[in-house]
Order: sequence, then C-alpha cells, then structure tokens
Amino acid sequence: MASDVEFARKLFAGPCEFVAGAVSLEALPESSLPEVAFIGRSNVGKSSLINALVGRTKLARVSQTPGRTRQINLFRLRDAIVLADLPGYGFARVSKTEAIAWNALISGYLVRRASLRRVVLLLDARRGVMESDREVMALLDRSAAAYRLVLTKSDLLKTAEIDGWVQNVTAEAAAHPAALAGVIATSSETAAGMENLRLDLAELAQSFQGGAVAGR
Ligand SMILES: Nc1nc2c(ncn2[C@@H]2O[C@H](COP(=O)(O)OP(=O)(O)OP(=O)(O)O)[C@@H](O)[C@H]2O)c(=O)[nH]1
Ligand SMILES: [Mg+2]
Repeated sequence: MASDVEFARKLFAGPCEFVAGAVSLEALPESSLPEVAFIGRSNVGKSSLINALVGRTKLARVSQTPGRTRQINLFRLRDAIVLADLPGYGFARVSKTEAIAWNALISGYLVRRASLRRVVLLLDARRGVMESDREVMALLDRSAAAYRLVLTKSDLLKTAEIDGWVQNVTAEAAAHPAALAGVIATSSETAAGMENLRLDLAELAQSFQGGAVAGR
C-alpha cells in the first residue's frame, strides 16, 4: 500500500506534457499508454480537476464560460498514463449543430479509441446525476472502458450534503454495468478527494506497466 501511495505521488508530481489537441478522432495521435478521459457537463470542472490532479494552475484551460474546451486535449504523465480533457455536454446555449458535433466526436472517441482504459465521469456535487449524464452513462455502458463517478466542487457543500449525494449517486451507479463501485467527492479548490483519485488512476497506470494488459 505504501508503495502504491509513493507511485501515485511520483506520477502526479512529475512532468506533465501537452501531447495534442484535436477536433476529430482521426487527428488524435495513436498511443500505447493507458488513457483516462474526463467527461461531464459543461462547466462541471473537468479542466480544473486535471489541473488540480497534477498540481498546476494553467495546464488545462479553465473558464467561467461553459463550453470552453471544444476539442480533445491529451496530457501525458511520464511514460505511464495519458489524461484526456474532453469538451463538455449539456450546455443549453450551444447550437443544435454543435451538439451533434459533440456527439459524433465523443461517441466516436468512447467507442473507437483503442488506448482508452478508463473514463472519469464528473458530476456537480450540487446536482448529482442529471438527464444528460444518464444519456452519457448509457453510452459509456456500451464502450470498452469502465467509468468512475466523481463529484466536483464539494467545497460548495456541507459534509452531510456531500455524503447524501455520494449515497444517491452510488445507488444510481449500481444499475450501470460499466460504472465502478466507489464514488469520489472532490474539490479542485481545496484538493479534497484528490489523493484518492490519484491513487485510483495510479493503480490503473501501474496495472498496464511492462506491457501488462488487464481487463476492466
Ligand atoms: N468552487 C469551485 N469551483 C470550481 C471547482 N472546479 C471548477 N470550478 C469552477 O467552475 C468553472 C468551470 O471550470 P472548468 O474546469 O473550466 O470546467 P469544464 O468542465 O472544463 O468546462 P468546459 O470545458 O466548458 O466543459 C470555473 O469557473 C472554475 O473555477 C471546484 O472544485 N470548486
Ligand atoms: Mg474544460
């Protein structure tokens, strides 16, 4: 256990490099490293969470304006794991054409990205699972990678409220075949839950090291 914690610490404290940004699946470079995609509604805090995980402030672009991340951005941590920052969904002001483009890009990525090994689905801790999240969960249940549900912005709630949402989301996740048990409540502001999520992802990275390939 101590060595896992040490591995996670080194992995996320080490160099983190921007690999590529692309608006189409075909334009993404192929990769042999395990890839973890961060997905969720616009403004839920995907880019902020990636920055907090690697202890940077400006790696992934954060914005007050929903819909800021419009392409898939890849970041590599050592030669161990790739983090993919995806554009958000569910933003009402986006045009129908843009919503269709998001769908094509993301559903193509989720189903066909060969190196995708895990999805982290972010939910605002003040709202839990919303209808657009349910649609994405149905899509994820058909993709090859298991997904972890993570609550964001826990700093905006009281502990008892967070516990309530964790229970609520855990119950909903139980009905989804590809959802992993164990919901992690996080805050990019206070770093709550960050150690837990780093450990989870480091464990995944470790299971693929030395060419070992484990199933979900
Ligand atoms: N209080 C609080 N605010 C947060 C947290 N994480 C993100 N935010 C704020 O939420 C807003 C959106 O954050 P982003 O990280 O850009 O969200 P995103 O999911 O990447 O958004 P899109 O790329 O537009 O889909 C910003 O104003 C952040 O400062 C958090 O843990 N706590
Ligand atoms: Mg973003």
